[in-house]
Amino acid sequence: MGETVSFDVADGIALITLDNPPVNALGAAMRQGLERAMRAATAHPAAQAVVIIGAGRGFSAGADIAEFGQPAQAPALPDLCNLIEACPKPVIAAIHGVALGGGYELALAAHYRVAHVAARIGLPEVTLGIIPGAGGTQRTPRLAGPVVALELMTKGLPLPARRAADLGLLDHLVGSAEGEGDSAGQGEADALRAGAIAYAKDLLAKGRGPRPTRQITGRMGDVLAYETAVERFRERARGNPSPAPGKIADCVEAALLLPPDAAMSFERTAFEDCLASPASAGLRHAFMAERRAAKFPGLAGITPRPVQTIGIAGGGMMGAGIAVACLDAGFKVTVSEVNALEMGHAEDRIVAIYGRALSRGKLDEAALTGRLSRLTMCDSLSPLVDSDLVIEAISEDMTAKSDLFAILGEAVRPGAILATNTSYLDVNALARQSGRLADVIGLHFFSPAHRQRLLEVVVADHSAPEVVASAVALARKLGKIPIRSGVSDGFIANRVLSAYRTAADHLLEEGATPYQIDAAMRDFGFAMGPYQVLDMVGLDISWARRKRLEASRDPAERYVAIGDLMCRAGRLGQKAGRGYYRYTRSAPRGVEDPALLALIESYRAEHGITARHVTGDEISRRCLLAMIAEGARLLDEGVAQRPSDIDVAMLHGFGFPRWRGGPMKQADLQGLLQVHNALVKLTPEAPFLWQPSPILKELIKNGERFDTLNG
Ligand code: HSC
Repeated sequence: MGETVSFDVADGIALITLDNPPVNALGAAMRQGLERAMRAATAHPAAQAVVIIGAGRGFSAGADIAEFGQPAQAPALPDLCNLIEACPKPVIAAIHGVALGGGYELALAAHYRVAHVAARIGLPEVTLGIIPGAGGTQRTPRLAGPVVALELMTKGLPLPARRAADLGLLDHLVGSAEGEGDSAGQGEADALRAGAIAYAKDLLAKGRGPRPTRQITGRMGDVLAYETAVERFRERARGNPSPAPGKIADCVEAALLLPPDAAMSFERTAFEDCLASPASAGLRHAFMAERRAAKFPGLAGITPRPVQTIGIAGGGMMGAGIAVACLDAGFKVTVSEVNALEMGHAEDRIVAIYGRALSRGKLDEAALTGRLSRLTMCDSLSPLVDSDLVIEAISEDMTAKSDLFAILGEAVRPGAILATNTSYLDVNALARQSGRLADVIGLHFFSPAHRQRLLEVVVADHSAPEVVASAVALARKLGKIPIRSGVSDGFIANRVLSAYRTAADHLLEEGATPYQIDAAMRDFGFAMGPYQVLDMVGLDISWARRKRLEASRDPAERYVAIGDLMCRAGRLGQKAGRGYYRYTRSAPRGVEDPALLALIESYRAEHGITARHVTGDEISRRCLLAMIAEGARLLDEGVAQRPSDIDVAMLHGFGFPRWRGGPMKQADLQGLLQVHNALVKLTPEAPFLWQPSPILKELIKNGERFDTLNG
C-alpha cells in the first residue's frame, strides 16, 4: 500500500483513508496507493462495500497542482476515477472539510456521496485556467443537470454541503449544524466516518448496489434548454483570455450529445489544451506564488510575540481601514487621533465602512455590534501604551512620523511591537528614532486596507525574528498575503509601479497620448491604465514624493516634468475635476481633454521634442520591460527575497492581470535572453530605467529562469 493511502476492512466495510497532508492533494503516490487500495477492496472477500475518506483537515483539494507540467505518472486521475466507478461493490465517498477539483471528481466517480454538514465541495479548476479533467464536466451534469453544472464549473466557487445536497451533488449529510462553516476538526471527521459506515451498511441492508454516475441521466434535461443558457454564458465570457470557461461549456455540451466514453476523451483533450495555455501558466503561478509568499526565511522555530490588542495611531482613510481589518479578525482595537474633532471623523470613517458592509448584506447587526464592542476611540496616544502592537498610520511625513516614533518608543510597554504603515519612508530611521531597534517593523497596507489582501512586511536591519514572525502571523489572521520586503524607498510594489509609470511618462513625452497609453494597458489586461489610476488617487501624492527625492535625484536621470506642470496648473485628478481626463457631472468617469493634450504639446515644443508615432504594442512591451527590469534590481539588492513575491505585489497591489502571472512570470514566459536584449537596446535612452541588472545576466549564463529562484 502507498504510504499516503491506508486500507482496512472491518465489519464488511473496506475503509480507504487518503492521508497526504496538508490537503490530501492527489499526487502520483496517492493515486498509486488509491489504485492499489481499490483493487484490494474489490478482491477482498469480506468487503461488501467501500468507503473512501480523507485523514486530517478534509477529503482532498484535488490534483497536485505542482505536478502539472511534469512528466505524467500512472495512473492518471481520470483512469483512477473510472476504476472507482466500475467497482462491482458500492463505493461511498465520505467528505469532510473540502472536496475540491479532482478531490470532488473522485467523489463524483464514487457511487454515493456522504458529507459532513460543515463540508464544502467545488470544482475551482477554472480559477487555475483549466477545466475539471477527471470526469467532472461529465458527471456533474448527470447529478445536477447541465445548467447547474455549467455555473458551478465556470464560477469555480465552492458550495456548502447543504446547498450541494439540495442540488443533487451530495446524497446524505451527517453531523450537527454546530460549528458549520468552521475549519474541519477531529470531531467532524469522527462523526463523518461513523455516518458513512452506517450509510454503507444501510445500502447493503436495502440491497442497493453500485450506481455508476455515468449511467444517471434523469437530470440531463433537454439540449435546447442548455443551449439557451450556454448562449448567454458565451456572451458574458467573450474576450476572456483563458480558454477554460468556453471549454467547460463545450464539454457539458459533449456530455449531452456524445456517448460517455467519447465525451470523456473530449474532456481529456480540452483539459490538455487549457493546461498548455499561457493563461493557465499565469493563473497556476499566481496560486503557488501567493502561498509561497508567506514563507519568510529564518523563522523556523521562532515563536511570535502574542498579539491580542492593537493600537492604531491615526484614523484617516488608511488607519480606519486597518482598524476594520483588525476588528474583523477579532482583535481589540484602539484608534487614537490628535483631538476630539479628528477622533470623531475617524470614528465616522469606520462606521461608514461598516455601513456599506451592512447595506450589501456582508454583515448583520449582531456581528457589527460585536465588532464595535472591541473598538475604543481616543483623542490622545496614552490609551495605546498597553497595546501588544501599535501601528502608526499618520500622514506620509518623515518629520511627523519620526516625532511619533520617538514618543511611542518611550511610552509603549516593553515587549510591544511598533509598526509603521509608511509606503516609502526609511523604516530603519524610524526604528532609530524609537530607540527600540528590535521592536520596529513596517506593515505596509494597501488601500482600502480592510479589503486589499496584500501586506508588505518591511523587515528593518534590526527587526527581531519574533517581531517578523508576529507580522506573518498577524497577516494570516487578517486574511492577508504577506510579502517580505527589505528597507528601500517604495519597498517592492511601489518601486515596480514607479518604473512602470516612468516608462509610460517617457512614451508620453515622446509622442503617445495618455489615452493611448491607458488603452494599451487595458488591452494588456489591467482594469485601468496608469493615468486613470493617477487621476483616481490624486496627482499630488506622487508629486510630493518627487519633490522629496528631488535633492537626491541624479542630474543625469531622464526626468519627465509633465506631471509637475499639471499639478502646478491644479490638474490634480478626479478630486479637482481635471487631471489627465476631464470629469463632469455627466462624465464622472472622465473624458479626454484637449486642454491637456495642448499642455503636453507645448511641453514638447519647449523641450524641442518632435512627437513620434507610438503603437499600443510598443507601449505595453516597454511598460512590462520596465517592471521586469525594476523587479530584477529588487532581487539584486536583496529587497525582494524571490521573483514570485514581486509578482504577488503587482497582482494584488496594482491590478496586474492575474492570468499573466505577474511581470517576473512574463519574463520567464518571454525568455530571459529576449528580455535582456530588449533592455540592452533601450539602455542608451535612460540607463537608470533600462540597464539590465547582473542577476538577469547570471540567470541567462546558467540557463535558468526567474522561477529557479522561487525555490
Ligand atoms: C485539479 O484538481 C485538476 C483535476 O480536475 C483534473 C486533473 C486531471 C489530470 C489529467 C491528466 C491526464 N495541489 O491554501 P492553503 C497546498 S486542479 C497542491 O494555504 P487553506 C498549498 O500550496 C486542483 N498543493 O490552505 C499550501 O502549501 P504549503 C483543483 C496544494 O487552508 C497548502 O496546501 N483544486 C493544493 O487556506 C495549504 O494550502 C483547487 O484549485 C493542490 N491542489 O486552503 C483547490 N491545494 O503548505 C486549491 C493546496 O506548502 N486549494 N495546496 O504552503 C485551495 O483552494 C486551498 O488550498 C484549500 C485550503 C481550500 C484546499
